[in-house]
Amino acid sequence: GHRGAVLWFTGLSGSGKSTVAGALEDALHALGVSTYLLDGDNVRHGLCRDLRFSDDDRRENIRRVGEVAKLMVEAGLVVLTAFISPHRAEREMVRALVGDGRFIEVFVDTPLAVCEGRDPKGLYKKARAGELCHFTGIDAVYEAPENPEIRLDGEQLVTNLTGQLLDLLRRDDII
Ligand code: GGZ
Repeated sequence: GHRGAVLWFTGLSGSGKSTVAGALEDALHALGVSTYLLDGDNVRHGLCRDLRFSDDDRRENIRRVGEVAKLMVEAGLVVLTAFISPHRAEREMVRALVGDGRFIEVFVDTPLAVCEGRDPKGLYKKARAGELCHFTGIDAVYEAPENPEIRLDGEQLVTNLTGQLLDLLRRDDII
């Protein structure tokens, strides 16, 4: 068996949050663990389709995702969330909401220059050209976690990072 918890991935656009969360989810499924992955792809087109990228909208985005994650954790799922969640205060708000012992903050620590070099959707290029305003890391803040449950070096291989997360989940008796 396993117990409900949320792995809250935070990091810059292009840091690898969704990739690592997706790989971890595959590994958890192989172990028979029930999971749900919340990310921009399934949230910003539905539940949060009315929100954009102002500070207020990001705050509301994170609040809604936090409430949904809380419900899923109560249902016993291992919830993985992959949002930039740039503000420390909002991440701490979700921690309090879900319950400290069930909230695992995963800092995907990838230097801005590396994220910008990857630029899979060309968004950094647009932000630098002034075609996209309020882009995290360029003209909007990213407040790095001070005491995350785990910090991942975003330049390492995904399988390595997934292994570190599985170790943590075993150590905390979540799986
Ligand atoms: C940051 C933006 C922006 C701005 C669009 N700033 O790399 P992506 O494309 O796929 O991931 C980014 C995603 C961020 O949405 P989140 O819901 O994770 O953000 S937050 O937690 O701050 O609410 C990026 C794209 O949306 N994107 N405009 N201005 N990222």
